[in-house]
Amino acid sequence: MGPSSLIPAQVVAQHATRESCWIIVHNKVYDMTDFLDEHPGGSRIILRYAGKDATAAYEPIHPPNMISSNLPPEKHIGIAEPSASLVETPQTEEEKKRELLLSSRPPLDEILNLHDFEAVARAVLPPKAWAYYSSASDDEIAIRENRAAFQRVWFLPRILRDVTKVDWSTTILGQKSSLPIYISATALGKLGHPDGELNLTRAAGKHGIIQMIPTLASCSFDEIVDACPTKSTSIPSAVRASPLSDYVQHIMLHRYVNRDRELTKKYVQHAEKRGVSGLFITVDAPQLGRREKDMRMKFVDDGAGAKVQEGQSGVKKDQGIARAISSFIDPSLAWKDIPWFRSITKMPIVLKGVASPQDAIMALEAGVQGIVLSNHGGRQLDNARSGLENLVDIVAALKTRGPWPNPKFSVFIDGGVRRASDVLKALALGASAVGVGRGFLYAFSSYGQEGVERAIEILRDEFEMNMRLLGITNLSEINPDLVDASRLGTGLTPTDNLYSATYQPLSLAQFRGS
Ligand code: PPY
Repeated sequence: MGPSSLIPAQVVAQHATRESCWIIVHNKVYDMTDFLDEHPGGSRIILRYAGKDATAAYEPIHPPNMISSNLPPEKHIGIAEPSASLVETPQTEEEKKRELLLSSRPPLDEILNLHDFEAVARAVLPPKAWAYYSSASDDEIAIRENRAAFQRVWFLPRILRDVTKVDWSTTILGQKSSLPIYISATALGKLGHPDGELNLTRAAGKHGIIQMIPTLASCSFDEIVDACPTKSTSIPSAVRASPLSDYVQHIMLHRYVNRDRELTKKYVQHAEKRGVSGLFITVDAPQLGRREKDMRMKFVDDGAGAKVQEGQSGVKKDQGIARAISSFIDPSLAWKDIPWFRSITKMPIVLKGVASPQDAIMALEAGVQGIVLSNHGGRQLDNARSGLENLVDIVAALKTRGPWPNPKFSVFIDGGVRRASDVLKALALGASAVGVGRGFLYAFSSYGQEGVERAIEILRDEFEMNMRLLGITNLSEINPDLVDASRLGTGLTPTDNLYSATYQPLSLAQFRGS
């Protein structure tokens, strides 16, 4: 037998035990026996598919090619005969329930805001997917404060200005965008929907907004780029705000920096060749935060008998989806590496995850083109202040070091954005644009591409109304005088009912059988 031998279904089915465990992924047969106890997600999940086709379970939570590039060549047993992959695994109760819930979702036109998507996603997502997407680190203070911070900023609207025509388009890193929002990177899109990140790509292309392609996308980089229209998209006039006629779809690349720098270089240079317009480097995750919702799901799935071992990276097994696949990240990444990035690409470079005025100044001085003020959606250092709250101090610090606004240096924020009013507050305080991650993730997890399109339309309508009521007709008119940010940093927040209704509190350890 060898990697190109044809293996009949009956032969694969004979290897369905811990002693000899073969599985089929994407029509290839792999011998997983020696890897069972090494699998960061535990052995039970592999054993469930022993002797069968595991593609449907594998695909959403593994980046493309993970199994083929990590398993030694001698474990690549051969190609599954077409009938072999048809051996069906019976639907679990959870899958049946999900199907039923999906068929009874509220019609899309009843979705009125981004919180609504979150509520539907929470109901229809498989529990593991919801746990991974919604989880945040430790006590989940940072994720809640991200949302709360927006409620500490108040508008000071202007009146009696002609606001008949309103334009909310802008440029992001030199590229036109129909909204001052970009789709921020979120990993493992196929956990939420079979088309994964392509839902975002297709909707973004249609509506002239920029998507950041995540390092750990479920779809391959090329698949995503191939899904972009090759020529400029004419945005229908009903959809666009401004006289901008043609948008070329722009995408940005997001990278976690790999321990193997040559790999990082390969990805970055390939992306640049394929026309990507910017490189966002995550700088707030030398180690992944402990996301307890995600970790607890793992315990539920594997039961008490799962074997716990130390992995190569020193990260314990049974740490949830995210930690299980994070060992490739290089914790030695440092300021000294920035010139290396500059030397390998001409794309604008943006550091994602800046949280202090000192680091903002260091970024400016290091010659990068921007920063994202972010606490990683509350998923990294808990109690790290929100991007919005950091914005005021960081803009003040940057003003001491050069022109402001600085056309060569953009300040973005992300975290907790659910409304156009949130975005307008950030722009008034000096942000160039705002990233939305979970908002769009929940939109496609609940309704696929149509959900993302609806989310964009909702935001567009909110921009139109909010800008009229603020008394501005385009985003260049927005300025700090339109907001009162004096309560930022005070910790006082009115109750946010919609957020509280969808937020799922952390739970404590469960007794077995309860
Ligand atoms: C996150 O989950 O917050 C991520 O940024 C994605 C991720 C997932 C797993 C390993 C490393 C990063």
